[in-house]
Amino acid sequence: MTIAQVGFGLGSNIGDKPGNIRKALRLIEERGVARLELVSRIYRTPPWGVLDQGDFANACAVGVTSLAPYELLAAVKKIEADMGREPTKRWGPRLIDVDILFLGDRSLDDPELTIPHKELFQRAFVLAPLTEIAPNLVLDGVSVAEAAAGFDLSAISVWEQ
Ligand code: PH2
Ligand code: MG
Ligand code: MG
Repeated sequence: MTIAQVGFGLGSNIGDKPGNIRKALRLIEERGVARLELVSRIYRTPPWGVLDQGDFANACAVGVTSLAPYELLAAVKKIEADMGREPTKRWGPRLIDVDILFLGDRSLDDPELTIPHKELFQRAFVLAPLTEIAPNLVLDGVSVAEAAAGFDLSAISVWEQ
């Protein structure tokens, strides 16, 4: 059994947005999907991709897992479905989104699963929370902090509790 470091990006912009993030984090641990070692604060971020929707709550977490890539994907999809996520358009509003950001030093480029996450370096809403917990992590040859430094993060703030 191999154990690998895993990174998750979580997002929600329907219902109790921070509550949805916290619940998904709890389910990741309770179901043994991963043991989380670092969890960022929850951030309020403007919508990216499809602009005509509400702000998101976003967070990132880093931990360890013994699951293989597709087992991990199935487990996070099940958490999303069990929490009540309904299919919507690409980049549209969602109750909960749990994305796999990286898995050890694996790289996969399949239609269903790309690791590291394909748009990680285009997304300030991922880089802001990820920089908080893993600034020195290097993915595809670039550190998270370096990648985040290329963005204007002024529209992103820590979620008020
Ligand atoms: N997720 C998307 C599309 N756009 N924008 C923000 N701010 N946060 C998200 O999590 C997000 C998004 C599709 O996964
Ligand atoms: Mg996503
Ligand atoms: Mg997703």
